[in-house]
Amino acid sequence: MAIERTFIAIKPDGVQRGLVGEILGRFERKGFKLIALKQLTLSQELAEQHYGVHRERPFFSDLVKFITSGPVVAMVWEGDGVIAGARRLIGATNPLEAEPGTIRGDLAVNIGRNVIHGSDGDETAQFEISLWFKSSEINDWIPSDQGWRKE
Ligand code: IDP
Ligand code: MG
Repeated sequence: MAIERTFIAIKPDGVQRGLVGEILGRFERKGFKLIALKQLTLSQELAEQHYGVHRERPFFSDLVKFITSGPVVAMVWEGDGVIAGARRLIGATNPLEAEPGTIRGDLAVNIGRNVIHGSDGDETAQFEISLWFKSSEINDWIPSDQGWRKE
């Protein structure tokens, strides 16, 4: 499995509900590596670019209004198969259909308030990482346990 990078954001509902630590912990405990992290409140422009593929959907304006309504926590995570792996940790888009044990399955009930975003593929991950982060904000570091871990 190739080392990949993916973009993850805790949406305003996750921040307001005090779920940042809970969500970060799940990615850390899984074994993925945090290489960028910041809190920001999105501009209308960034929100529309991020959700550009949904521009024609009926929920688009509500989605943009919600995602710009308060701070989000944006991250880049790195690891073997992290793009699909993160989507599995996150669970289905509709929290009522998300499996228990997933972030949305455990922590949300409403599709419009599903606490977290994760890139859905290789191209999306690259697009979203470069949309949200400057390359100087991404840290290439080697965990101290990497020396004894047998791959
Ligand atoms: P994803 O976040 O699981 O990748 P997408 O289909 O990319 O799901 O949709 C982006 C976001 O738009 C979802 O996380 C959800 O918050 C919102 N959304 C998706 N479908 C609906 C809907 O039918 N009604 C309201 N909001 C929706
Ligand atoms: Mg999506």
